[in-house]
Amino acid sequence: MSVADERPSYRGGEIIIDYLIRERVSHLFGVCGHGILGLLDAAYDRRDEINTITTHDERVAGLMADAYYRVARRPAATYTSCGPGSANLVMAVASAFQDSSAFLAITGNVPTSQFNRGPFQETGRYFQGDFASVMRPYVKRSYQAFRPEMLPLTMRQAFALMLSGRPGPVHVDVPLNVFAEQTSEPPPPTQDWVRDGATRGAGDPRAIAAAAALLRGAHRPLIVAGNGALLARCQPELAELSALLGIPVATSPLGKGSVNERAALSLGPTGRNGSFPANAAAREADVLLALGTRFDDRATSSWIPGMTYSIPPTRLIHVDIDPQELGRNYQPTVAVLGDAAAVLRQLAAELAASAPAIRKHTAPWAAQVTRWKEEWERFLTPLRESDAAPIQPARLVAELERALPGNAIVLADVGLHHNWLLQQLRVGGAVQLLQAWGFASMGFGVAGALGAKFAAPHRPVVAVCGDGGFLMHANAVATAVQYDLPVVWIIWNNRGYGAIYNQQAGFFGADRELATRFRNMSDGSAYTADLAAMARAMGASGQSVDKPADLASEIAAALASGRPTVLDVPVDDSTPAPSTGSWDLPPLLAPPPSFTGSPS
Ligand SMILES: Cc1ncc(C[n+]2csc(CCOP(=O)(O)OP(=O)(O)O)c2C)c(N)n1
Ligand SMILES: [Mg+2]
Repeated sequence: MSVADERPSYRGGEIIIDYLIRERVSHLFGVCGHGILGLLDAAYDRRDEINTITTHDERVAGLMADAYYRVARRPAATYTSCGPGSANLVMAVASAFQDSSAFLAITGNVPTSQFNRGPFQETGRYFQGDFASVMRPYVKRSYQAFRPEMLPLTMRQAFALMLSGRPGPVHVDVPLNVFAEQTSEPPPPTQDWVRDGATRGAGDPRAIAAAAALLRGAHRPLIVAGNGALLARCQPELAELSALLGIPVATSPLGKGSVNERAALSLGPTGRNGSFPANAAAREADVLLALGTRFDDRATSSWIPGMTYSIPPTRLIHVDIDPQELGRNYQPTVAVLGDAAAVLRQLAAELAASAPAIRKHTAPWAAQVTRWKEEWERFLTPLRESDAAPIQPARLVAELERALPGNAIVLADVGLHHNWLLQQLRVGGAVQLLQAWGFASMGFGVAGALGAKFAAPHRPVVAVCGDGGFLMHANAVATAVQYDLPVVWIIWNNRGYGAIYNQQAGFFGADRELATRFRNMSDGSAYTADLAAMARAMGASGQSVDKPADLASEIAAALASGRPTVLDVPVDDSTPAPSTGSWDLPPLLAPPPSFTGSPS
């Protein structure tokens, strides 16, 4: 007998499941199929250590995994079968990728012995078992393990890459036979060095000194914090530097929540549906300290000079952990490659001695920014207090804010309702807002709510969803019932794909509506499914809330009920969302902001 024969041997599926458990992955989300049965069988043996959750749609599983990471800050894994099952997952993988959220997507494939024969569900007309090509644009990397002895290396590389630097989803494709075949290759070691922060370094000292010099000389400095700030968990450092130097803080739309929006110098998000003070301060700033933001079109009013930003003449200090993002859209005066929290600590140390002088000469700017904030609040207050029925969008947001417990997780789905939440929901303290920004996948809120609840079972979870996105992913309610997940969905029911209807009307004319409103085609009347009844049919609670004054108490009651609950809320669809920036889609020209404040 050879030495190799005496070593313990493991099935491919066992190696994967054992490794996930050792990396502290607590959940597998997915849908079965013959191609993934070998993995499920290995998960069966370890079912006390890792929870295998079955959903009714692979997109739902993927969006759950995305939201799970944003809350737990540990990745989950998904399991899907070859062909349509994994093809269905792609949208969720892409969504996580664009927002730097992480999960491990494990896809089954056809047996290697059937490669190139065009077997059942093979993506193989141009290359054998080629699902990796489908995933490639949407993952940090796609791995394929053709033999079980490839799995230990694959798994540890996949895990390290997924979590290093800027996080993102990673794909591991495994042919059916590889789950079942054995290898005596030793199991892989866990990647603790990544968790310990080895890939989240501080900035180069020369760049930090140059950034500090710019800030020292600034009269109208502004910090803009992006998703990179959320990922770096630098809320304390951010608040500290802002207070130390008297610098106001805006966020990118996806960075919302990186600073308490109730703090005095906090301005809210930039962009078309951002706040007025954020856009006004961003375009007037002389030095901008940008933390982990990529200046995408929707965050910057499509880069139109002077609309959200004026870079140049504004001088930009661009901090990012991903070198690809530095200088992508605006030329930085100083670029700093590094983790936002570490860089903020470096800047605070460098600038501590000059802080009183900086605060003094930025005081007039801080006063101006405060006047912009007050003007914006004066504009919003009557909207928030409207008693009109059906409920006005701003009133819905205000009632939600009133009902939210301090540690709630709020998810926005994608559409008009997202724009209103982004602009008007004040996220502060421990309240967390999750949103799909870069890919803007409808269903993120509907399904993500389940992932958030798995990640934080003791925190209240509320998703605000459009009627369109909800109907598209309503099967998530059944999964919540099955697993006893008491999440609350508020359906912002405007009987149509509101966000797109508005664009259609704005760009092409209100009399040219086609395929953006829900109608009974027989008489043209508005259509909605009875979404509350649908929820009840799946075993959840469901009810319609028509009166604005009832909304906060109904949300609170739903949260207290401990049951998955759908609140269907008819919302006025004729009030346009105020815009304080713009978004153009060439050759269609950007509409001007509807709120510009009074001349200063
Ligand atoms: C999966 C997916 N399909 C299509 C779109 C394009 N899209 C963006 S918003 C929107 C309308 C959403 O309608 P609804 O969920 O009712 O929200 P509303 O805008 O009415 O608030 C559509 C179709 C998308 N972002 N995601
Ligand atoms: Mg709608």
